[in-house]
Parts: sequence; structure tokens; C-alpha cells
Amino acid sequence: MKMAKILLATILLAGAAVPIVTSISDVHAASKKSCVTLYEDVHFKGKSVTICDDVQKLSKLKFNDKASSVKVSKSGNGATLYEHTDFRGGYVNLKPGDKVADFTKLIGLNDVISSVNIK
Ligand SMILES: [Ca+2]
Repeated sequence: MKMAKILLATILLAGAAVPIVTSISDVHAASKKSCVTLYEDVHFKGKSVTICDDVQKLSKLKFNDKASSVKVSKSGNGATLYEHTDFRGGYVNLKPGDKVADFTKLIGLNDVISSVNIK
């Protein structure tokens, strides 16, 4: 009798776990990642490129070592800009909604960004 109760409880827990997992994955699928727009010049001017997924080599977008300002969308969890390709070297973490108007004021960041990790 005790075994039956434990078994029943296990089944109930397993049954309850299914909809919970489903709802978490649904939320994850619905939540957008961040997008970043890189600008060639300071104050969001010049050529720009908007990135909504990881880019290991900005040279593919003809944007290697060019970015001088950036805007991050309010969706998602931000992004990290890296000095070198494949997410290496110096980096800067950006939060959703961040705007950096002038990379020349951040030591070592202007015209060096070569990869972007979207979160
Ligand atoms: Ca530039």
C-alpha cells in the first residue's frame, strides 16, 4: 500500500513536470535575443550593420576593425564585443538598450571590434 502511494506520487510529479518544462521552452522560444547595430563612425553615423546572432568574423560583413559606436536593442540579454575574431582579446559587455556613442573614449576599443557574441 505504501509502495502504491509512492508510485502514485511519482507519477503525479512526472505528470506535473511535463507542462512546466514545456512552458519554459515556450518562453525561451518567444523571448528574442538582443540585436546590436554597429556604426562605422562615432555618434551612430556612417555605415552601419545590425547583428542579431553571433558573428565570429566581422570581416564577413565588411565591418572588421571599423565600429566606433553601437546601439543594443532592448530585447534579449545584451551582447559582448570583442577585439579579435572568434570572441578573443579585449572585450566590452553591453546590456539591453545600451548605447555607446563614442568608442574613442573607451581605451583600446575604437576601430578594433572583430567579433560579436549575442546573448
Ligand atoms: Ca570607425
